[in-house]
Amino acid sequence: MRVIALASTVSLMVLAAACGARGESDATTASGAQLETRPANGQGQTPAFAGQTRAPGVRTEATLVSTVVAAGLEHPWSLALLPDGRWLVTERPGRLRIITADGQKGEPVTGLPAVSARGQGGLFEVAVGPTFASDRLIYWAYAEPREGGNATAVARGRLSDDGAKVETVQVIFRAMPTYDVDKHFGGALAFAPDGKLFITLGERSDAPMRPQAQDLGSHMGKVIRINADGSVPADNPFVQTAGARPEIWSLGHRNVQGVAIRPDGQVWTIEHGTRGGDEVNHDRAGVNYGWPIIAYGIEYAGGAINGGITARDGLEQPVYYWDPVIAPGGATFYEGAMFPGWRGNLLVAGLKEKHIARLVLENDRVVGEERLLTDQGERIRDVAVGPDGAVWAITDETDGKLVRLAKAP
Ligand SMILES: [Ca+2]
Ligand SMILES: [Ca+2]
Repeated sequence: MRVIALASTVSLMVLAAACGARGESDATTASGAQLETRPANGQGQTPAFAGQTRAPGVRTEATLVSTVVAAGLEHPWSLALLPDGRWLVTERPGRLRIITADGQKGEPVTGLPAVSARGQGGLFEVAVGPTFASDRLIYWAYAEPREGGNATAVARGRLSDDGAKVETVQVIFRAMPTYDVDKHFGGALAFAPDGKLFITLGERSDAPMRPQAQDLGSHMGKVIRINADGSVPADNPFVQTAGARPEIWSLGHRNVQGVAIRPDGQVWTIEHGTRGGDEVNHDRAGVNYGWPIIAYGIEYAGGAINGGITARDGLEQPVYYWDPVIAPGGATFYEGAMFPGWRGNLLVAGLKEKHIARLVLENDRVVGEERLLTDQGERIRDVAVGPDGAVWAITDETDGKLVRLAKAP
């Protein structure tokens, strides 16, 4: 405990200095106390470095107001901003809708391929392509029903001028192998500034599948990087490795359901871990993030994972982990105008803990954490930033909502 307390003090000093340097001391204040006070699941486990978990709380001084803009969405999974200010919103059973900023919900867009909508499966993240202004291409990830089971796939298509359908649909990526289970699909997408598409995958959860997270011959438990047309970039880390799937960017993941890319191209992923091991990773080419060899926390069914070891040479540590878990969903970096003090922060949707985690980052460390949008009391699946810098989120409920979080007028 003494180590953690000391770490908090150091982090606070860093944070105070950072705020002062930006001249935005009105934006946030540090409370000094850790937000998380419940007992950890990973009893006896020690963080690899100070501040790797239980960051000190910070608080936004401005009054925040959340507004339900639209409701009646069935387990919405993701939202993406169109250039005209409307939102693309997916619903896990397989629907894609366009919703206006004032809450008018369009009919489901037609032309999407069938999805396997059972368990955690269905329609996942939608992303607006980097060349949308000229070709109107949008991209989406989904659980693809296949002979013998399912797996995550990514398709793209042209959003028709009236937004009613997608045309010339192409499947540009198919995760292999096919497996018959309804868990751990990953399913997050994001484009890097250079136009490369990052896709997150899970390892399908079952004990026999877990080791595939370490197997370069399988896409399971990997983060993927491809060109927008589905071809493999020549500079991917394993293109020269015999037997490796060339689309792999990083390995050793459990179930990555969020990816956020900074304006400078850094890739950050948010991983559903074990009970006590949800992770934030700075996701770099060719790096092994450890699953299922090392992990914080314990099995959901109870019991240690691989003897309870949390570190090993050659296996990357998470930048941050939550124990107890928040069950993270989507994530985005905040660069908006409404909250200048949040710029460079990572916003992470929390399902189980029903909030958006705002993580203050300094040099690949989390030095402050705030829980936003707690007043809705609903599972938050994805988060995005609107044109004016307001934060938008969707809630993973049977009657799911599109919510706008803004500074009080
Ligand atoms: Ca998203
Ligand atoms: Ca890990």
